[in-house]
Amino acid sequence: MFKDKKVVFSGVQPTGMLTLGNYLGAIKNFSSFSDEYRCYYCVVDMHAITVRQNPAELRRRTYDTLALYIACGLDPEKNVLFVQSHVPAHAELAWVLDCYTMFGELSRMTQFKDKSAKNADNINAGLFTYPTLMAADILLYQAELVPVGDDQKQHLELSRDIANRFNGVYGETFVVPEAYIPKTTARIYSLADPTKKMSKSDENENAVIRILDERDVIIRKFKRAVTDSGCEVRRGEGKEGIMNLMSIYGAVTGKSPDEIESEFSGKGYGDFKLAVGECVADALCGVREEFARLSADKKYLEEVMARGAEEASRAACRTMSKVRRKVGFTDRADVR
Ligand code: ATP
Ligand code: LTN
Repeated sequence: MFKDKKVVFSGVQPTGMLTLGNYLGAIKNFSSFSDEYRCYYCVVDMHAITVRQNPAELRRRTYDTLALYIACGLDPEKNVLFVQSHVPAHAELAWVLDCYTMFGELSRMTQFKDKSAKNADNINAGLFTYPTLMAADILLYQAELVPVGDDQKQHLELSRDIANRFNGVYGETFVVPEAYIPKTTARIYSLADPTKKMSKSDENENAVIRILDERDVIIRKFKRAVTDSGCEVRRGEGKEGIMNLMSIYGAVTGKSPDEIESEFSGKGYGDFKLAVGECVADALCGVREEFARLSADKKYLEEVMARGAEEASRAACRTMSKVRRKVGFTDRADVR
């Protein structure tokens, strides 16, 4: 069914309930690739443990993230949906790639710097080598295109550098991947501080819209969103809060910034915030219903996981056997 198609890969960490940022920046775009590409969408639980997790919660969130993938429109018949730790080749390739990644390169990663500042008591080696595991995710499947939010651009560039370096030493081994970053929703900002990205592990619940928030909660959070002291709905310096709401409204309604400005000219922030809240609540209503149905069906989710892991392993093994040969590992007796 998938022969000769180019490959798309992306991943989401099961570190919390997904946000509107995850949805508009990444997941909403995933299903648009399913016809043209062979798509692998992974729940990256191995990345999640770079920050301390409660085991029972991590397990539940892994199921929930898979259910959300499907609820957001990813058909398991058309996409390979799987859990990272179910395919050990990710860890295997990550080790090899660690040996082709420089200490200096990893030290420059802004996510590492941010997360080490936030988790000063647990700056572990996994947090440091996180981007190499991400490169392994992508390169294992020979992905050409990686749909992500803007915050992952630097990691994608490092993945390209690692692929090019390895190819330079051993000859063509990996496809060099490209980031696919949406134009207007590459970065959705926190509702409490519009200079910070909306992040699913934010402790301030008012700062984030969760995909599964109830309608009245969504409307209330938008009502409280931090904006400036002005009253005109338009773009401009110092209006980061309003511009964030404009990009959310634009992404959901398909309206351009000019159209939004004229729609709300003469109206105040209150009317605008209510309109944004209502359109987001409407857009997410179907996802919430579908999630409720799927998350009650653990058996189905386990079937999807099992099928995904099998499909993904097949592709991963092909790349791994190439890599093993290139770097000079000897064959195991059973595959000789
Ligand atoms: P954490 O807070 O645990 O670091 P996160 O909210 O950054 O999590 P990830 O699982 O790391 O979420 O990201 C999943 C996808 O969502 C990635 O492609 C990422 O670029 C994208 N993404 C995350 N936050 C935003 C945002 N605020 N705006 C746009 N895209 C985002
Ligand atoms: N690092 C990403 C999640 C992630 C990913 C990937 C995204 C892990 N592996 C491979 C795209 C491709 C994040 O934190 N958002």
